[in-house]
Amino acid sequence: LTQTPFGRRTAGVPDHPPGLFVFFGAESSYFSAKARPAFRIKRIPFEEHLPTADAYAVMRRRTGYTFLPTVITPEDDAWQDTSDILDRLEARQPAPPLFPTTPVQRIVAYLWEIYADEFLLIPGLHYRWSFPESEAKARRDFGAASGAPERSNALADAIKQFARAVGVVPETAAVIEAHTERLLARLEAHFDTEPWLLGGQPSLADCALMGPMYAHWYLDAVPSRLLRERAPRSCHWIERMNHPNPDAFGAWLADDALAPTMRPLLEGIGRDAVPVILDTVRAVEEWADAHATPGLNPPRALGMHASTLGGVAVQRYTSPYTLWMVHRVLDQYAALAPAGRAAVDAALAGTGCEALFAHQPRHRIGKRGFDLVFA
Ligand SMILES: N[C@@H](CCC(=O)N[C@@H](CS)C(=O)NCC(=O)O)C(=O)O
Repeated sequence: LTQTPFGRRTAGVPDHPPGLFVFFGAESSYFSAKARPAFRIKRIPFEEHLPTADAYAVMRRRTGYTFLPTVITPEDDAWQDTSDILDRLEARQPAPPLFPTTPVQRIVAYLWEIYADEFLLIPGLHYRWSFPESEAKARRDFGAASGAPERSNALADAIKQFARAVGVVPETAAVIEAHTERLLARLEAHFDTEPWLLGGQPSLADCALMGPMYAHWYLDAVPSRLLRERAPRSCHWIERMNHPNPDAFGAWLADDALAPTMRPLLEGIGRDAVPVILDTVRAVEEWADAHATPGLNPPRALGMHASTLGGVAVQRYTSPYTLWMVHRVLDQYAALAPAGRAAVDAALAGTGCEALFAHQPRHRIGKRGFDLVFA
């Protein structure tokens, strides 16, 4: 660290005034779109830095990884992983809150997070990489953000490969699009009466949904037309998430209620996403039965496993991170008092989401620094 006219400086990070967070992100980055609105909702000053070669060097040195987003705090700590970033922003600046404290709304918010992060990534990647027009625009957008088109093209190649590994193949295109169109229709109905997913103010659920909605579908060439034609209220929700007016927020629905329009959305999660998430978790557990010892850092992929997307058989890579995400929501459920769990069970009964809470993983994955580790 050196002193500059602005104050403290993170080695390699361009000067920034004291008191500001540095946010390494990009407009077309799924997880940047999830975390960025939280700063604005909470009015936490930050400066967004482009994903240039210099920025990647800082990220790698500070975290060992080059994930977007990566955050450097005013105290010069590095934060990576949007789930941890949102937890820490909530602890640092509790108002307005993003994490409901009432049982049903709290669990539903975490459900939306795992749905968006682990499942909607599939249609997010599909609409970007399965259409030549979308792909061409994304490659140019990546190059524009980094200023290094060749390196961005190599990253694009890797992400296109990753898309296949999560199940974006020609055989699944129709079911992925059917899921997305149902989701958009149900969101339109919801946003007709509610400004945000849980009522009068945004939450973790809204932040997570911004990953696919803004970074991919709103910006990518082909889905951007779909959204503007079919989902005008969702488009306005996207704009309001990116440009929130905290003074205009109301409150989440009274008495821990969910809007009636949330029910079909939860049914979509239970029908299509929960089975895919549980297939991954079971495959991670099988791998762990044979290979895991406490303290082991799992590789990022544990091979491939069979799953089904909307009834279509597909091979997907086995991601240990998914087990970490599942424990994130299961731990919240386990921490509820019996009456709270009963209220959640009643709210989710018949949606298909119950299956997630009925599953008790045999293994647990935690974190050591920025690395996953078998507990
Ligand atoms: N779980 C991480 C995921 C972050 C992530 O995958 N970011 C993407 C961009 S949206 C990335 O940097 N990918 C590059 C890579 O996978 O190496 C989070 O929530 O922050």
